[in-house]
Amino acid sequence: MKVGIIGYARSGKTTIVNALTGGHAAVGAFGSRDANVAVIKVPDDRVERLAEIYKPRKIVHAEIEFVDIAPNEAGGEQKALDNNALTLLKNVDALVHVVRAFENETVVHPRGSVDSTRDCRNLEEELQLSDLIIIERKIERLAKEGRHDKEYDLLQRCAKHIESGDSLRALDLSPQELKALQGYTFLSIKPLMLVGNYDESRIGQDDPAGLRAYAAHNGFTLVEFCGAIEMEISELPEAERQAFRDDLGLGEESRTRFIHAAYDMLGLISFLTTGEPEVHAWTIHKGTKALDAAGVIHSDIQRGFIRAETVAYADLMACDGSMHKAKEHGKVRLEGKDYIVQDGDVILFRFNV
Ligand SMILES: Nc1nc2c(ncn2[C@@H]2O[C@H](COP(=O)(O)OP(=O)(O)O)[C@@H](O)[C@H]2O)c(=O)[nH]1
Ligand SMILES: [Mg+2]
Repeated sequence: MKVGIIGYARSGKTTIVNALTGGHAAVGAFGSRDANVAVIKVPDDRVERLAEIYKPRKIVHAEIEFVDIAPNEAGGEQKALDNNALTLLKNVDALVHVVRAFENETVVHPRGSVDSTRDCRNLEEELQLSDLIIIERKIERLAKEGRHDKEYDLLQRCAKHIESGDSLRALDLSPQELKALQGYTFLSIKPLMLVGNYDESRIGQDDPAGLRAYAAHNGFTLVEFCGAIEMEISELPEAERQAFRDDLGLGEESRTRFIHAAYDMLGLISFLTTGEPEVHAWTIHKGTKALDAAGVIHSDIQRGFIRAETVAYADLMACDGSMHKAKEHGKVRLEGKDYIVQDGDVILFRFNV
C-alpha cells in the first residue's frame, strides 16, 4: 500500500513519518527539497507466531510506503501542493492529511495562525481544484469533437459536484462510472485520513482543535498524534518506549493506531501463507475472492488455480500451527475460486500451469 502524506508547510509531515517509520529525515528548515519516501513493515503477531513455528528462511510483512511531499516550490507556501506533488500523488492508494494543531512560536504557520479546520477545508479545495482543471480541459476537448456521450455527461456531473464545493469521493458513482474515471487518477476521489498533530500539553483535552467535530461531521477518520514527542520516542530503545508512553498518557503505540485506522478506512485485511521457505502476510481488500487473492501472489497461481486449502489462523494455532493436525481435526477447508477470503486466513493455493 502506498500512502501520500500531505499538508501545509511545517505541519509536521516529516516528523510524523519519522515517528511512524523510525526514520531520520530532516525536519523543519532543513527539510528536503525532494519527496521523502519511507516504508514501514506492518506489525502482525500472527506472522511472528507462525515464524516461530515454521522457522522459515524468509519472513515478509505487509508494507506501507509513505510519500512525504516536499514543500511547495512554485507557488509559495500558501498552497500545500505544487505540480510535482500533484503528479506524485496520482499513484498513491490513499492520502493522509497531517493537520497542524500544535502551537509553536518559533515554527511559523504559512498562514500566520494555527487553524486546523481552515487547513482541512483549504487542502480539500486544492485537491478539488486540481481535479476540476483536468475535468474542464477534457470536457472542452470532447465538446470540440462533438462527443456528447456517457463520458461527457459523467464528467459534467463531476464538474458540477466539485463546483458545489464537494470532493469526488462524496459523489455517488456506480462501479462502472468509477471504472470509467480510473484513468484520470483524480485526487479528491482518493480516500483521505486526517492526522491531527497536537502539542503534548493538549493530550486529554476535549477536541482542542475542533478536529474531532470536523472529522465526525464530514465522515473522515481522524488519528490524533503528538508528532514531536512521538518522534523522540521512536528513537528510544524499544524496551523503554512503552513506559515512556504510559508516563505521558499517550496510549497505544502510534504506529499501531495509525495502521489500524488506515486499514479500516481502506477496507483492507491480510491473509497469510506459511511454510519453511517463507511466512508472508498479503494485503487485500475485504471481499476479495480466492481467485484474485491468488493473483496477488503470482499470476501463474491465479491462472492455474485449482483450490485454496484454507484454515483460520486461530484454528491453526489451536492445532499447534500444524497443517497436518488441522486437517485431522477437519479445520482445513477446500475452497473454490469464489470463496471470499477472510482476515487471518492461512491459505495454501493448489494450482497447475
Ligand atoms: N511543538 C511541536 N512542534 C512540532 C510538532 N511536530 C512538528 N513540529 C516542529 O515543526 C517543524 C516542522 O516540522 P516538519 O516535520 O519538518 O514539517 P513538514 O514541513 O510538514 O514536513 C519542526 O521544527 C518540528 O520540530 C509537534 O507535535 N509539536
Ligand atoms: Mg517535510
